[in-house]
Amino acid sequence: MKQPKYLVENDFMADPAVHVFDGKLYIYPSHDRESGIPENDNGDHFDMNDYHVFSTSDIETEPVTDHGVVLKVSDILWAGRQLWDCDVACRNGKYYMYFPLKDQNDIFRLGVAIADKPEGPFVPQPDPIRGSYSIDPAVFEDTDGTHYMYFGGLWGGQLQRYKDNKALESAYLPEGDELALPSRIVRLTEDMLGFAEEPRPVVILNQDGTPMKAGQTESRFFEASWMHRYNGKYYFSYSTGDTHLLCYAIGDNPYGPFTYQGVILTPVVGWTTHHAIAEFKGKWYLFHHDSVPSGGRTWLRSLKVRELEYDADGKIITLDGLA
Ligand code: FUB
Repeated sequence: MKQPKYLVENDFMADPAVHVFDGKLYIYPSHDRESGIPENDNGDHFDMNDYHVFSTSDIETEPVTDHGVVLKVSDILWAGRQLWDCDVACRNGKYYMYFPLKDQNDIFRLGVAIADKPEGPFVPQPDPIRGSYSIDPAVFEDTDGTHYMYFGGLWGGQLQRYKDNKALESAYLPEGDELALPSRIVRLTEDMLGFAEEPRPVVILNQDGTPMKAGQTESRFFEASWMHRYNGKYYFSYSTGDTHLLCYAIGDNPYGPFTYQGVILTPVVGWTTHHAIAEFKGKWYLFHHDSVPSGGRTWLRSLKVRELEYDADGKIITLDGLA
């Protein structure tokens, strides 16, 4: 693939999660819409209320197929508002969609919905996952079949409201030389419906071995966790949020710690940047979004794909977000 390309021309989709199931590539995005809510730091303007699924047998030559609405807010018993970035995992022939949604008290929780096919439709469980909080669940299946969920996001994603997996009386966002707020990782139960342990922090170290500080805003975690494995190493990638970069760090196992490596994608048009990395038919791809087609309206984003390359040492070659 020589040039980046948009995947869905007639609608606004963002925050892709991407997996290969049974030889086909499936894309699970957020579905952006115009609901008229003014833009604010809380992200209220990201007022999405359903999900579509897309698939293709050949990302280079075929258009993606839209499988229509597969889950919507009105299907979910505990729903308040805002269906943000989701992900899907497969176990024993069933497909599990993990999604963040505000409950009726305006607190983000993570829910799970089940399908018989990767393209859904997904039927939600009656309650959110016990012990879940914040946003942006990304589920990774390790080589031994164990599934791990990475999750969390700052500001509107509410991660600053929690410490040691407990809600704080008042939110606390570290600054300067204080340790950066980490993403979380948790092993999922065998039935895929719950957390098998207490979520743990995803520690990112600088190249000199010191922990990432809150003031390192061009490299610390903000939101949009993703995990992939390349040449036996674990690549944890994420958005730096208010500095608009996609970055990555490498570790030796799913829990980390991970050592910071660099930038995957420079800023795109639009405030948010969010991605997935997947291998398909022998090539690696970066899926992400930008707000070019909507003329820069950051809550109306469009899905894009481009090829991703590594150098001989396994370093990801930085891509230009404006290309
Ligand atoms: O789509 C809403 C939020 O914007 C996502 O959860 C974040 O990762 C950012 O892309």
